[in-house]
Amino acid sequence: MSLTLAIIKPDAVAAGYSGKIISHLELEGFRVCAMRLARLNRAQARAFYEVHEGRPFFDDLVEFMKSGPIVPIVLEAEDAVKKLRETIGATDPDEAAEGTIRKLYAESKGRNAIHASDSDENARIEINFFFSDFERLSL
Ligand code: IDP
Ligand code: MG
Repeated sequence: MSLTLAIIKPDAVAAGYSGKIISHLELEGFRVCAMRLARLNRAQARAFYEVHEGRPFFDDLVEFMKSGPIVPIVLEAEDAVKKLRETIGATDPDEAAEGTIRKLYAESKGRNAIHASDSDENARIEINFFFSDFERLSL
């Protein structure tokens, strides 16, 4: 079993889709290991997405991610990173496969409902970003 990080983004939290998205993840076979409601300031949003600094959408992405509450969730499954990427679908909901979370709940490529880690190494870093005491929790 391995771990990954999902974040229900501000658009989906504001639209009241948090429960449906958590349910979707559990029905796909993920186990919720840690979860909280969080709110990022600008510096935190910039730090979380620093690999995208310099990209044309970076400022909009930072503004969006600090615009309202988010729900970071640590998920466990077999091959969790790959499985979650498949479950959420393509970045742009217009290109996401039928039945994926982004197809179901995302508004647009920018406001796309959910984040997922893209590698085991980034999952470890991103889990630590929101749950600095995760190892100690060891649920
Ligand atoms: P991912 O979330 O599918 O991994 P990334 O390429 O890592 O996609 O981009 C991070 C986030 O930046 C996306 O989820 C989306 O919110 C935003 N983003 C990426 N590309 C674009 C774009 O072309 N226009 C607007 N927003 C974008
Ligand atoms: Mg990414």
